Amino acid sequence: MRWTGAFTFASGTYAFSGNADDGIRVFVDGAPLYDHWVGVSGPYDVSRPMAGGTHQIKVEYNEIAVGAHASFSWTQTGTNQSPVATITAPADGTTFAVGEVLSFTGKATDPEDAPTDPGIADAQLSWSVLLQHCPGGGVCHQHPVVGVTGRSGSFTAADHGDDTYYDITLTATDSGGQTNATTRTVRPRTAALTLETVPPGLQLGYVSTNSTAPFTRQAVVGGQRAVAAPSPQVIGGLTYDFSGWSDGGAASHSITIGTTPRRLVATFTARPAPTATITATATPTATPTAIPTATAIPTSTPTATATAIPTSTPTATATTIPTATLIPTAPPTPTPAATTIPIVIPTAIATPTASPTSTPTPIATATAIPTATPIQIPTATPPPTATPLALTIAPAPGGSAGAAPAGPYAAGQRIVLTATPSAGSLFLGWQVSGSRASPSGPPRPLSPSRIR
Ligand SMILES: [Ca+2]
Repeated sequence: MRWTGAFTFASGTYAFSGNADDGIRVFVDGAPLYDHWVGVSGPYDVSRPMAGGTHQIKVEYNEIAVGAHASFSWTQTGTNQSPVATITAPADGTTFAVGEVLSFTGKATDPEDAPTDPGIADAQLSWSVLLQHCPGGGVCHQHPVVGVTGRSGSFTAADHGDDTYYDITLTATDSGGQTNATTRTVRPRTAALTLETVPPGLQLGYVSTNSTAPFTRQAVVGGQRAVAAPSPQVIGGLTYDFSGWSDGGAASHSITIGTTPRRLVATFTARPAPTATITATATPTATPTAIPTATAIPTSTPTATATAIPTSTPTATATTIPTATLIPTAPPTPTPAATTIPIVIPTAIATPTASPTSTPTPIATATAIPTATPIQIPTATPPPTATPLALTIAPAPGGSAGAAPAGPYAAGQRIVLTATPSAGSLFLGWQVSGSRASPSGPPRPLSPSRIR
C-alpha cells in the first residue's frame, strides 16, 4: 500500500510520527525519513527541519500477517535554527606570497541536523575564494578563484599586482535550507621597494604608472614588477638621458620582489647646456625702485636769517576824479563853442603807498634741515592793481557837460571832457573836487581847483 501527496511546509522543525502493525517506510522528497519495512514497526517518531515550501511525502505499508493498520502524521515543533560554519584553516592572520599554495578546511554544526562534530554533511559545505583587487588602495573589484563543495580545498596565490588579498568564504546549508557563511581574509606579505633617480626629481615607471622619484611602493613578495626609466627627460631646462639602473637592468625591465626592502637607483646624464647668445630685444620697462630720502639730523640750530615776506597786499585807494562844475557868467556870449579840456590821469594814483600791515614771518625755523630740505619760498605777491577811478561830471547852471568816458582808466591816459554853455552863459572852466586815498586813515579831500 502506498500513499503520496504534495504538502506545503513553513520553515521549521517537524515531528513525524505514526504506528504500523507491520512494515512501513516514509520518504520526504524521495529521501528516506523512516524505514522499517520488514517486521512489526509499532510506534515511530522522527524529528527534522523542513525548508519552507512544497514537499513530496510518500508512505508505503507492508502487510505481513494478521491485522493491518498504519498511521502517519507530522506537526511543527519549532523554528529551524541556522547552522554555524567554521573555517579551521587557514588560521586568522595567515599571509601569502605569490606562488604559495593556500589550503582551506572547514565544518558546520546545526542544532537540528548535526549539533556536534563532525557536523553536517560535506555536501552541505561550499567554498568560494575571491581575489580582491583594490588598485591604489581605492575601490576593489573581485576575481573568482575557487568554487568547490566539501570540507576542504586549495588554490595557488596568483601574481595579480599589489593592493590585493583573498577572501575565503565557507557557506553551510542545513536540511531546512537555513544557511550561514564565514570568511577568512588572507593578505599578502609585502616588501618596500624604493625607486630613486640621480639626479632626483626625474620620472620613473612602476608597473604601469610614472611617478616623480624618489618614491616607495609596498610590493607583494614573490611578484614580478616592471620598472622603467623614461628617456630622455627634461627638467629645469636641461635634458637628461638614461644612463643605467643600479641592478644593471635595461631602461625597462622586470624585477622579482624579495622578502626584504629594496632600493633601485636609475642614473641619468645631463646633456650640455645650450650656449646660445641671448640678445636683448626690448628695453626694460621696470620702474626704478625709489631710493628713500635720508633725513638729515641737524647738529646745530640753523642760523638762517629770516626774510620778511609780506603776508598781505596793501590796498590801493583810488583818487576820486574831480567833478567838473560849470560856473555861469554874464553877459552871455552868443553861440559859444564847446570847449574841450584834456585830463591826464596821474600815474601816482595806482601806486600803493601803504606799508605791510602784518609782521613778516621768518621762513627758517628750528625744524629746517640745513643740508637736505630746501627752503620753500612763498610765491611772490603780484603787484597791487589800481582800483578803477570814478569820474562823474556835474554840470553847473548855465551849461551842460558831456558824459564822461567809461573807465577804468590807465595811468597816463588822456580823458576828454566837454562842456557847452547855454545861451547867456560863458564857460569859465572846470572846478575839481574829490579825495585821495590814505593808507592810514580815511580819504583826504583834495583842494578845490579850477582847470581851464
Ligand atoms: Ca538547522
